[in-house]
Amino acid sequence: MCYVKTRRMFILCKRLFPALFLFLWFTVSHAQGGYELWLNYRKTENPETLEHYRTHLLSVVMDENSETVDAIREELSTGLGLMLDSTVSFISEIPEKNSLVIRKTENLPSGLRNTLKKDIATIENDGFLIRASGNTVIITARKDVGLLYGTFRLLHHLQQGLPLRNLRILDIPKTDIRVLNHWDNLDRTVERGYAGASIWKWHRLPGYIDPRYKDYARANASVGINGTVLTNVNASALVLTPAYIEKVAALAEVFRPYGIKVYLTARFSAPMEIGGLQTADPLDPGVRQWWRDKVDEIYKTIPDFGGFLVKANSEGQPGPQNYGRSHVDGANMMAEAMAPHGGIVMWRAFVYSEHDTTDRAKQAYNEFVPLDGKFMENVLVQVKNGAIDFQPREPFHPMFGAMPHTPLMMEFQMTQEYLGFSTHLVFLPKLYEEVLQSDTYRHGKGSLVARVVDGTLDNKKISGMAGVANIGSDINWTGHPFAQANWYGFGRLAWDPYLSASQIADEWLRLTFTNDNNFIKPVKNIMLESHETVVDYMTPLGLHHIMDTGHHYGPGPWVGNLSRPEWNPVYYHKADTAGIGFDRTPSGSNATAQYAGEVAATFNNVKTCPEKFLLWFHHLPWDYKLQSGNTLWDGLGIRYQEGVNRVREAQKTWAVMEPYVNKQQFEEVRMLLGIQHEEAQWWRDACMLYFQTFSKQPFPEEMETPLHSLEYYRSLKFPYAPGISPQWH
Ligand code: BDP
Repeated sequence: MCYVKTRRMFILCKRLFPALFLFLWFTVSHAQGGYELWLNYRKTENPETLEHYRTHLLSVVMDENSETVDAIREELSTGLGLMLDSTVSFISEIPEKNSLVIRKTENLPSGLRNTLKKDIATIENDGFLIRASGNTVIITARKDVGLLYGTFRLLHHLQQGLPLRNLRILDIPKTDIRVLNHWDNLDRTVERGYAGASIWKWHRLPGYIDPRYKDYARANASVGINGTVLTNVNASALVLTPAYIEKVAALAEVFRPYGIKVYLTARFSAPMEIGGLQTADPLDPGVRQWWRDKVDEIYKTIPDFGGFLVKANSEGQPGPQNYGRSHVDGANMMAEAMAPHGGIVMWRAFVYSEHDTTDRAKQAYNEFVPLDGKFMENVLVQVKNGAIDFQPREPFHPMFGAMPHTPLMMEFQMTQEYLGFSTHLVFLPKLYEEVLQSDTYRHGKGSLVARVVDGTLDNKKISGMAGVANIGSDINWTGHPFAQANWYGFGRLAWDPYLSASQIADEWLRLTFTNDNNFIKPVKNIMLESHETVVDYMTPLGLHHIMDTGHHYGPGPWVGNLSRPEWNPVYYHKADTAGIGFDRTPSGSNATAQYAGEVAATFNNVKTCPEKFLLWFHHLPWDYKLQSGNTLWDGLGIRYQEGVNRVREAQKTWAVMEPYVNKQQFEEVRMLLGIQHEEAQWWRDACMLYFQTFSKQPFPEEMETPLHSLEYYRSLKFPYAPGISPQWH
C-alpha cells in the first residue's frame, strides 16, 4: 500500500516536474532577463528605511473611482507590497495613524487643502504634488492621471531608498505631448528595430490582449509618456481600414487607464488606396470629405484617439507636393478633420529630395520656414534633432531657431540606427541633453532648444516631444539591457527637457539594479561617457553619415555608388588629398546662414567652431592644427583610438560588477561589450585605412596597427543585418 502511494507520488512528480520546471524557468528568466524594466520593485535593503516606510505607507487612503485609480491601486499593491515586503491595506477614511492619502485636490479634506494651499494652487494639467505633512504622505493632483504619475514617482523615490521626512515633490510636465513613435509595420517587422519583432500582435487583435500591452503602458506612464504612435512613418494605409481600427481600439482600451492615447501614421495616398478615389489632392473636396469621414469613423470607435503622424513627400512617400500643393495644404486638410474631435496632426519636417542639389542639411529649413504661421492650431511640425538624420552627433536643427509661430515638436531616436544597433552601450540622454541645451539665440542668449520644445520661448499653445521607440519582443524589450535607460530617459526628458542626463542615469541605475554606490558610481560613469565614446570610434570631430549603405551597420565611408547622391557617405565627408569635411560656411553650402547670427558666426569661424562639429562645417587640410597641437590627421586617429580605449575601460569596469547584478544580465552586458569592442576597432581601422588613401600619411603612434586590410573591410557584407523593413528592399 505504502509502496503504491510512494510510487504514485513519484509518477506524479515526474509528470509535474517539467511543467514546474518550465514555470520556474519562465519566472526566473523573465525576472533575470530584465522584463520588469525599472519597475522591478526590490525589497528595501536598509532595515531602518524599511521600518520607516512601513510605518507610513501601509495604509492607503483611496476612495475615488476610475480605471486609472484601479491601476494605481494595483501598482501600489505590487510596488509597495514587494518593496516593503508587506500587504498594503486600502481604506476610505483618513485614519488617526500614519497613512498615505491619494486624492484629487478637490477631494482633500479642507484641513489638508488649507495646509497645502500654496502648492495646490500651482498644480496644473497632468502635474502632481507629493507632500509629507504631519502623519500623512499625500499624493494629490487635478486629474486621475496626475495621481498615477505621483504614485509612480513615490514608488521610484522609495526604490531609491530616499527619506519621507519633509518630502515635497511638485512636478508638472513641461510639454503636452510626450509620445513614442513606433516604426512598426503591420507584418510585425520593425523598421530600424533591433529588439525583436513588433510587440503589436495585429493578427490576434482585437480578440487577444497580450499581457505585454499593459506592462508597456505601465512602463510608459511611470515616466510620464502619454501617447504612442503605433505604426511606421513609412505607413500602410491598411491601418485606417475598419478591421484595423478595431484592433487599434483594443490597444487604446488597455492604455486608457494609464493616460496613454493612441495615434496612427496616415498615408497621404490612403484615399486612393483604400478609399477608391482617383486623387489624394488635399484641395479636392472629395478628398477632404474622405478624411473627415475617416477621422469621424476613428473617433466613433476610439473617442480619445490622439491624431495622426505624417511623413509626406519624403524618401518616396506620397504627399501634397505630388499635386503641386504645399505641406500646409496637406497638414491643414487633416487638421481640419481632427479639430472637431480635439485631435492633432504631427507633420514631419524630415524632407529632402534627390532633385534638389542644395546641401541636404538645408532642405527641410528651406521648405518649412516660409510656411511658419500658416499651419492650423492643432498642427505640430515634428523636427528631428539634427538636420541630417539621427547621427551619433549633430548640431541642433536650425529650424528650432526659425519658426516662432509654429509649435515644433522634437523628434529623437531611441532605436540606435546609426549608433551600433542594440549591440552597443550608448546612453542617449547625453545626446538629447546636448541638443536641448543648445542655444538657438532666437531671442538672444538663453534661447535654448529646450525652451522651443516646451513652447515657452515663443508662448506656443501646444508642445511635445517624440521618440522613435527601441522596443521589441525581446524579453528585456530593448535588446541591450542598458538600452532600457534610453526609453526611461526619453520619457523623463519629454516630461522635463531641463533634466540632466546624469540625474537620469543615476535614477535608472538605482531603479533597475541597486542603490549600492560601489556599483552606481563606476557604472554611471560608463553610461555618461558612452555617447562620447561611440562618437569617437564612429564619427569623431564632426564626421557624419559614413555608415555602410542601407542597413547603416558598421563603417562604409567608401560608399559612393548609390543612386541618390545624398545617400552616399562620400557626399558627407568629402575626403580628398587636400583634406576632409563638409564646408557649410559661406564659402561652401552656407548652411550656417540658417542659424541665428551669433550661432552662425561661431560655426563659421574655424577657431571658434567647437571641435566636435569641425568637419560638419569645415573642409580642412590634413595638417590643420587642432587645439591639442596635433594635426587633423593625427587627431583623427587619436580620437578613433580613444573611443576603442574607452570601450576597453568599460569592459574592465563591468568585469567586477558581477556581485551587483543578476547572472544573466551580467553575462549579457559582458558579451555585448565584447562585441562593441570588436566593432569599435573595426570602425577605427576601416575609417583610418580608407582616409589614409587620401591623407597619405602614417598613422599617429598613439593608434594601434589595423587588424586587417582596407580590402578586407570593404569586402564585408551584411545582407541580413536587422532593421530594414520590406519597403527598402
Ligand atoms: C531614416 C531611416 C528610415 C526612416 C527615415 C525617417 O533610415 O528608415 O524611414 O529616417 O525618419 O533615418 O523617415
